[in-house]
Amino acid sequence: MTNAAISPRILDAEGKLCGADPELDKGLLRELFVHMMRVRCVDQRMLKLQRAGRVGFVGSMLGLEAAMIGSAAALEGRDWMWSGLREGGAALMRGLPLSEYIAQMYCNSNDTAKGRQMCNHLQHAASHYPSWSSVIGTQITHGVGAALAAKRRGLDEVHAVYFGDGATSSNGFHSGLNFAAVWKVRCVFLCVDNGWAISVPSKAQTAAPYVDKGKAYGMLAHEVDGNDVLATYQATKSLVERARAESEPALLVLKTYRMLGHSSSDDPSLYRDQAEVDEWAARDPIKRYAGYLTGLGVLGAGEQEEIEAKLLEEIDDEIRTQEAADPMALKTLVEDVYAEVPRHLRRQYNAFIEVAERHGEARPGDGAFPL
Ligand SMILES: Cc1ncc(C[n+]2csc(CCOP(=O)(O)OP(=O)(O)O)c2C)c(N)n1
Ligand SMILES: [Mg+2]
Repeated sequence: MTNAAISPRILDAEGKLCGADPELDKGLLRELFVHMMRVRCVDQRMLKLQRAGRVGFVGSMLGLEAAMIGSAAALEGRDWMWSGLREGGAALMRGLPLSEYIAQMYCNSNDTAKGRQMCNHLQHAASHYPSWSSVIGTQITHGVGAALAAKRRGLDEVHAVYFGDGATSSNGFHSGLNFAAVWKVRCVFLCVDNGWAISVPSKAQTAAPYVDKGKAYGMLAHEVDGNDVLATYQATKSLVERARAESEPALLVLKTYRMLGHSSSDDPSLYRDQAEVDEWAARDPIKRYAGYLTGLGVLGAGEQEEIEAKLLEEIDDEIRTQEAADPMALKTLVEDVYAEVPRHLRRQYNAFIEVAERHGEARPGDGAFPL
C-alpha cells in the first residue's frame, strides 16, 4: 500500500526544500505560520498563568505546532476533530473562540463546559470539536462510531482522530482501528508520536513501529516528519481526500517531540536527557518554517516579532477579560441531568449552599429555586 503523493519530509532543519515543493498559495503559507505562532503564544501565556497559580493545569503544546496546525489545516469545515491530549491550538484555527479557550482554562461563568471538565480540556460544538477526554484512547472509538454514523447517513465528512504514541497501547486504539478498517469509515487517525508516554519511552512500550500497527489492521499507514508543517499538511490532505472519496481509513504517524513535560504536573528532567531535548530544539518547527518563508519572501525582516507582539496583546486582553468574569454559578452542579432537579439533589444543594454562604463563597441567586 503506497501513496506517491506523500513525502516524509519537505523542509530540512534549516527550512530548505528537501522534498517535492507542494506549491501552496503564499496566503495559505503565511496563514499556517500565524496559526503556529498563535499556538506558541497561547502556550507561553497559559504556562505562566499556571506557574503563577492562576489556572490549575496546562498540557503544553510547545514543539507540536507543526503537527497540529499542518494536520488540522488539511480538514474542511464539515469535518470533525477528535482530540487526544493537546490539540487546542488547532481548535482555535478551526473556530474555537479565544475567549472560550481561556474561559475554559479558568472554568469561569463563560466556560461552555460549565466547569465540569478539568481545566485545559476543550470543546467547541460549532466547529465539530467534541470535548476532550483524559482517559487515554476513548476518543478513538467515539470518532470511529461517529464516522460510521455519518457514513450510514450518506455524509462524506471525514473524522480526524488524534492520539499520542502512548494511546497505541490502549484498548480504544486496537478496537477503533480494527472496526474502522472493517467498516471502511472516513477516519484519518493521527498518531502524535513524541517518543514518550509521560515517562515511558516508545522502546519500553512497543517493539513495533507505530506505522506498522495501522498496516496490521489493513489500512494505509504513513509516517512523516511532524515538525515539518508542509509534510504534515500535505500528507494529511492526501489521506483526508482519499478517505472522503473512497471511504477508506488511514493512519498517519507524526514524528515529533514534546519539548516540555506531559503536563504542568510533570517534571521531564527526571526521566529524559537534556541532550535529547537539545537535539529536538534544533528541529524547532517554527524556526524551520520561518526560515523557509523568509527565503520565499513571505516573511519579511522583523515580521515574526510583529506577529508575536500582536498575538500576545490579543491573548493578554482576553486573559484580563476572563480573569474578571464571574465564577461558574454553583447551581450548575445539579443541573442538566434531570428535567427538574429531584428532591434529594435539592436537599444536598441546599446543604452545600449553607456551607458556601458561611465561607462567603455563595453569590446572590446561588440558593434560589427553581434552578
Ligand atoms: C485509560 C488510561 N490509562 C492511563 C492513564 C494515565 N495516563 C495519562 S497520559 C498517559 C500517557 C499518554 O501517552 P501519550 O499519549 O504519548 O501522551 P504524552 O505523554 O506524549 O503527552 C497515561 C498512561 C489515563 N489517563 N487513561
Ligand atoms: Mg507521547
